[in-house]
Amino acid sequence: MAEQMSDVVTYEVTEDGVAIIRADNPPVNALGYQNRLGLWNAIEKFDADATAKIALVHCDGRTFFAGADISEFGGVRADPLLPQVCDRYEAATKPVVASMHGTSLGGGFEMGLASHYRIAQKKSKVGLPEVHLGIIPGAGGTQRAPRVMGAANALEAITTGRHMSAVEAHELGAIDRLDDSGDPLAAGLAYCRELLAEGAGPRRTGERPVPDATPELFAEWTEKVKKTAKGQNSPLYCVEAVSACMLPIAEGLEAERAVSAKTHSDPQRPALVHAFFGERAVNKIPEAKVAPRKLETVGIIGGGTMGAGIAAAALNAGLSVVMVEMNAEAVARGEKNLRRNYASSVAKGRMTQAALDGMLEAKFSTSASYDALADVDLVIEAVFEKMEVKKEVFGKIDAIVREGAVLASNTSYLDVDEIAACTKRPQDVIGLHFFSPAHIMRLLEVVVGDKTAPDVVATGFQLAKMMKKVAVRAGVCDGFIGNRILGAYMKAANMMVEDGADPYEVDAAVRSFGYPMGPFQMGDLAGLDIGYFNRRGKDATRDPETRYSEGFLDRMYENGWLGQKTEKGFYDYAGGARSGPPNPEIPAMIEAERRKLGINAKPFSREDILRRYIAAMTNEAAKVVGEGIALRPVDVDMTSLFGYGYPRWRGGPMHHADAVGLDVILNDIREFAKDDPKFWEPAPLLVKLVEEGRSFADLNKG
Ligand code: T1G
Repeated sequence: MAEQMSDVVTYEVTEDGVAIIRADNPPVNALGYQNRLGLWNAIEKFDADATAKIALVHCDGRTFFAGADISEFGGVRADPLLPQVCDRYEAATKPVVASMHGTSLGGGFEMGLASHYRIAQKKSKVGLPEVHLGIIPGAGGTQRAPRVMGAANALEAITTGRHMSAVEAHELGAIDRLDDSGDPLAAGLAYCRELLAEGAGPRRTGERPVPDATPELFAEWTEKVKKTAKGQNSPLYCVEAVSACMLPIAEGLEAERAVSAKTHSDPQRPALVHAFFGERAVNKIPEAKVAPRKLETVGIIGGGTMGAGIAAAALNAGLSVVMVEMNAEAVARGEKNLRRNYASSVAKGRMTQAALDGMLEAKFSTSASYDALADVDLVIEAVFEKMEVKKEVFGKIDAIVREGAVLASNTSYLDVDEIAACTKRPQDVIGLHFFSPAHIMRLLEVVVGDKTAPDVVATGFQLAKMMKKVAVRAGVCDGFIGNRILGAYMKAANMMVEDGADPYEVDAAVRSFGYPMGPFQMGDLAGLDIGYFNRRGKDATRDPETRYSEGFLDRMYENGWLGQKTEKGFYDYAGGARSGPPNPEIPAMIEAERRKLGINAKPFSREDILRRYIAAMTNEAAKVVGEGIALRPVDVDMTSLFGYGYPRWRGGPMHHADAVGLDVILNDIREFAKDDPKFWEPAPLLVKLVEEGRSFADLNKG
């Protein structure tokens, strides 16, 4: 009879002396308090139980422990803590076996490493992903992983946090036995019986040496990680902790705990935990329980960079794709663009040419006629970003595509309601804003119009799931969530430059914040003609009272300095380089523009620049949430993280604003508003939150 060790752990001894320590804590057997308590009680009982000769740690459900319970982070955790539990398992006086399946991650894999023998299901994964949460494997993982797989391999696994196949972990020596039966309990029991028959005793990982742990190895990794961490502290904490494996295990564990304590007071940890839960929270939408429509075939209109990227994303998701272009020549170009998206995968050996050809043969077709779209489940239009063009396309597809199909526009700014209105079925129309390159970038803004049906929204989210993308629900406005906020901080950057800031200093300041590139580098990459045409398109409707601060950008367009594609923009890209020194003609050009406008340049420090950049971002984001364009602040955060290069370790603009203090940011906005009250008009939501002493995080709670 199984005995309850806690709410979620039981203990039972078989007739031949195997003590089964069994956890059942759905959905992922996270090591929350009830799991830790039960595991502790069970190992104490096992050690004292004369009828038990060997213990088997097993989890019911879809996975072995997927790690510590992340939702407990930041609160006070009750004893026994996970490090104590792991140490206690290693210290057991009789052998302990872990039978792993599903995803044995973080503290779960550490439980495995603290056990004396490890068997894993062949298709399962293991890993130490703590680095992504701003912490280190702090339950002995930094000391025990090097002892089973070597210090260099452990450093790689721990600093990248990647999920490793059980097969690879077995090859590295971290797993003793693989099993393919799909029955981790039976396989674990059989292994225990074999070990008993052999007379195996406890085999403690902590007692093993680490031959390749040298000061040189750690010095080398410290340098390496400094270059790749991009401002994130946890990879460096990881190297520091693993380096303690040069010490005897007890001292090593003590050193690990000291580093772990540092990670717990680092603000990057709550930011990264916010990102972890945020990635999942964005799926909690009003339509979450609505069944999506059938989704097997996708028609894509347009074979340019965007259309070809979307086609690749759809094919990778297992969907059948038909690409429609204007004529045979454009069709051929579209197919070429699509194949180009796979070139590096083929070159790097991730996919064979034959596999690519086979997939395209089976799942991809092209046509120069809209008739080919008649039976698809979803049409995604990816043509030129101009309302007239989009309307014409939607008129055509409305006449051809079957009833019940979803009609989507990949627009980045345009009014989805206006597009929907030119069809007879506005309920089927939705915006699906992909980010370039669409087969790589994770974000998908699902833009919901006034009349969009709930199951159409659900289908958009289903598509994102199939494509392994992060979908964010957005309402209709100019630029939706992401581009609207981008527009505001770009405007702030442009105004600063007109007023005296050096554009290269603006880029450097933004990079120092953690972005991979600054706004002017970004402009060069995207092409400065895009912004130019966007501005011209809005000339007629621009509010004359708002400041126009893009004159210097217009001059650049007139000079033919469009960025990387013309080998000259803010920077010089002679010879087609992807980066280069500043364009030496820029400062004089900007100065001439200032003179023309009668502006006396004033200095901007890096701090001044960032204060304005962040204030503009926060203020616009608060408007976007206040107006209901984004459902919650967390939706803005995930949009920024997955589509705009916002540093994940800062959690997102709203999380960061909370950390800085909303009152501090509002004060900045009010100070800047003295010069330009129109642009710096405080968001009503921000004012309200400050008055009520509340935060953006409070709004995420629902
Ligand atoms: N803690 C709490 N909740 C968790 C959780 C965890 N570790 N893992 C998942 N969930 C929730 C998740 O929020 C979601 O909830 C539901 O479970 C299903 O997850 C000392 C301290 C295991 C690969 O980093 O990578 O150990 O949204 O939708 O796609 O060193 O979840 O349904 O309400 O993601 O099948 C290290 C994190 C912890 C693993 C499953 N462990 N989890 O993916 O389902 S730190 C991790 C995952 C640690 C020690 C330290 C994935 C998964 P809801 P899901 P999935």
